[in-house]
Amino acid sequence: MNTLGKAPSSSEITPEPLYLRRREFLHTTFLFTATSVGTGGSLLWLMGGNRASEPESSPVSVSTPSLTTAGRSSYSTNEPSTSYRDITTYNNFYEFTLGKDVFKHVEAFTTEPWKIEITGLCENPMTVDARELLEEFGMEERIYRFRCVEAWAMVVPWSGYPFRKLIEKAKPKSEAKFIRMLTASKPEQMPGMRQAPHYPWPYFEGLRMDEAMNTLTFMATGIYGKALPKQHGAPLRLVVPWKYGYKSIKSIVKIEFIDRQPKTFWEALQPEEYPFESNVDPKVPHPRWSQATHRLIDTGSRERTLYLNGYADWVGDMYRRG
Ligand SMILES: Nc1nc2c(c(=O)[nH]1)N[C@H]1C(S)=C(S)[C@@H](COP(=O)(O)O)O[C@H]1N2
Ligand SMILES: [Mo]
Repeated sequence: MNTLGKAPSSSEITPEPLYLRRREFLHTTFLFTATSVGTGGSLLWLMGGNRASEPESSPVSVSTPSLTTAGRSSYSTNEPSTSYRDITTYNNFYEFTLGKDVFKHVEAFTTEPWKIEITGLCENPMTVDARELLEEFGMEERIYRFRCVEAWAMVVPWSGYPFRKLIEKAKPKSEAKFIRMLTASKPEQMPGMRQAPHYPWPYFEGLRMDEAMNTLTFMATGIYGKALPKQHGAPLRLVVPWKYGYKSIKSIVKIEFIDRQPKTFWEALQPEEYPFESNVDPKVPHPRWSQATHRLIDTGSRERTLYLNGYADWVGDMYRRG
């Protein structure tokens, strides 16, 4: 039995009283827009820009998120970001706990200094410090929708650099077809590892080379302009916004170029539920629940899940079948 495989509870599936929720949501959005990083994009949303796409007579209160790019970096969604508090108090990071209150269990975790080993089929294998990489590559902001396989979602203003920059620095050889990544393994600082000794630690994930090189694939080092909180995968974690959350591996210590598709942590545990590719797709239910909609963790409102989490224009070509 593992917690990632837990179906959303019925209270999560039951729609919230939408009208009240929406008013609350608009209020929060307005405050946020007025005081921080709000731009024309959010204002458009406030003015009802994406309501036209809501189904007129849907029995379930779902809306369809708009992923137009007005007013933001061309890769960012124009939806309102989930609050810092919500983003940092509802997490999955099994090395610390199987619950969502990861922030209560990360105190002992040390993330500085932090070395990353880059190895395997590349011309430039190296061990580098996370801080040096950030200084070299600089930072940009990407506001991405984040969708967990458990049918919840949030919108996160990440900062960091495209993963591609790191790959190019390592100069992969032509035989390199996949990338395998590993999370730190510090059982003395990570109580969840001790509580779940049968899991195949350390956490490991992988991507195809073209997926890793895609412009959207991002190495996050911060949120809301601050350094990444520990529960969020400090000091650096991957973000692959069109795939289910578990592909976005946290607190990375090793990156390896390989020629064969690697196994992943969740695939090793339950291959039929968590396959390697794991693209967000509302038409492909999890074996134990639907993936057609998701719940926003802050407002509780339910939205329709979009193919590739709404990023098909950027990444759809990689999966189009002939
Ligand atoms: N090392 C590691 N990375 C991980 C996980 C984990 O347990 N350990 N959980 C994954 C899952 S299931 C999700 S949904 C996201 C959650 O990211 P967040 O807590 O930053 O929202 O991290 C992913 N990366
Ligand atoms: Mo997840």
